[in-house]
Amino acid sequence: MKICLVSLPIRKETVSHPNIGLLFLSRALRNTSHSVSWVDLVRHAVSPKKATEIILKQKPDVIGISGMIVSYYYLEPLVKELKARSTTPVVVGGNIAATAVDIIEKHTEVNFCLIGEAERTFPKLLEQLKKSPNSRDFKKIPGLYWRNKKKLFVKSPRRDVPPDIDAFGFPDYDSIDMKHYISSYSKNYRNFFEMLTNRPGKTCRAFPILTSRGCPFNCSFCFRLIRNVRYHSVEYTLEHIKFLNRRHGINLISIPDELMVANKKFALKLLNAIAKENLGVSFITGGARTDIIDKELLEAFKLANFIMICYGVESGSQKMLDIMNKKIKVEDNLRAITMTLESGIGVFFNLVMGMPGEDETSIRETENFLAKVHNFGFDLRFFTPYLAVPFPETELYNCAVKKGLIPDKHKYLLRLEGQQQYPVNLSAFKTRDEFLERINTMKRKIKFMNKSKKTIVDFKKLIKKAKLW
Ligand code: B12
Ligand code: SF4
Repeated sequence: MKICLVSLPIRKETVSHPNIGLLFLSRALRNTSHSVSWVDLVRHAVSPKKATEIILKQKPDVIGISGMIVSYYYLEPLVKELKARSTTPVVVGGNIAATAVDIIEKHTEVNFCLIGEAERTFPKLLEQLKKSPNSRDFKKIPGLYWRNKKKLFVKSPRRDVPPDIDAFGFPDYDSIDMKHYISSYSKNYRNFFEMLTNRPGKTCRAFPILTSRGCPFNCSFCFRLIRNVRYHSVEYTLEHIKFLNRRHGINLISIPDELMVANKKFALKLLNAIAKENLGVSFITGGARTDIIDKELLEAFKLANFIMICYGVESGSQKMLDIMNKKIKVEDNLRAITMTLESGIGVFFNLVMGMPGEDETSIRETENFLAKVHNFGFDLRFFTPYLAVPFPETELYNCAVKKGLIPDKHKYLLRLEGQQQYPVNLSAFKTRDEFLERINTMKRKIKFMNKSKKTIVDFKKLIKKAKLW
């Protein structure tokens, strides 16, 4: 069958991030003799009407749509246009399906939602559709929602969690315009690369790969499709890196795993293997737990050529970390950041401001935390202060609903954009505006701190005086 894979747009996203989930699906579909075409609406920011023309021009047998919940505003008009002009079955998967299947059922004519990792289940669905397109016998496909005669969704009994993720092969890079994605993705990292690799003049060619899937933690603001943690084997990851380096000249790999460093033993095994191979590639991690960071791990990171570690710091207030269910101590965060900088590796971290209970005291505690890491030499441009956004299927969302802040999920999703906005006031400040005003003050303070101290940013100096090496 001919499948058109569609990646929904993300408002105001200027950099094309390849959709890794769809790349894996594309591989699975081609392995099962289907042909695949791509319409990446992050790259081609067009109206739903225009997108429909592009999709239908490919004459697909099935349309597979993927996206994050923040793209719901686009899914609804897109499916309306598609259904007005064709009868081609539409399957929606990914995070958007997992968190809005109830809304998709009521407000769109999407034929199927497929929840969970779909490398095995999507080909099964296609097989079923090929055999008998009108069949209602979809029960054997885990995680599937399909319509009954009353056009209501019926769901199959269980989800499928594939244990061996190496078996999926590498993402299907041959089906996309790698030149475009490498060039666009590298824009994210050009500055870091120049600053941290000591390779002036060397062009940054960056690309993301996953070394694991899942996360064992349960932070209250975070949505996760699958909780089970599964790792790619060290051999798979080494081959993957070598492939991208040799075939596409990639010299910087970022790892957007949910939590790359949750297990010290596994992390050491991978890092030591990378170091041994001497690949000539630099790395940036996704999430790393600060409570397991120690000298041994940092040494391994350094030898494996990691130039930046990203920590999910989230707050400088212990009260807020506990409310988020981070299961981490402020001191661990502080210790990990300073030790990492001391070892000559760059640090990047995120904050989540405005969770329930956020008040003047907790913001001050976070400001003090920032002042401490700044005094140590951390460049305050290397962190992102996100504002808490309740995404469906999270504890934070349930809390917002309980407080009566989200009376209508459909209306809420239509205006959820995922940018630096604060859709509902969860903080202890009386109003949203009062809270946002306080955050603006915090941002002004940070700007002032960064300007007032000339010694910051000097990673090169830090690298030179690195204690460990
Ligand atoms: C890379 C990434 C991004 C990239 C781009 C994502 C992209 N185009 O793919 C960038 C950096 C742009 C990004 C941005 C944001 N992100 Co993001 N991101 C991720 C991250 C870290 C990895 C995604 C990934 O590759 N997963 C691995 C693959 C294998 O899994 P997958 O994508 O789910 O795909 C599988 C299944 O879902 C399914 N599937 C997927 N698509 C389809 C389609 C069909 C038809 C079918 C049948 C099946 C199917 O099969 C796939 C293979 O198994 C995830 C966390 C995570 N690890 O999942 C967060 C995550 C997706 N992001 C999230 C969020 C909230 C955001 C932001 C809104 C954050 C913010 N507050 O700013 C922004 C959006 C910015 C904006 N301007 O609006 C949430 C989404 C929550 C939700 N309910 O949608 C996640 C889950 C993080 C989290 N735990 O909260 N993100
Ligand atoms: S925020 Fe990070 S550590 Fe917490 S549950 Fe999500 S992925 Fe796991």
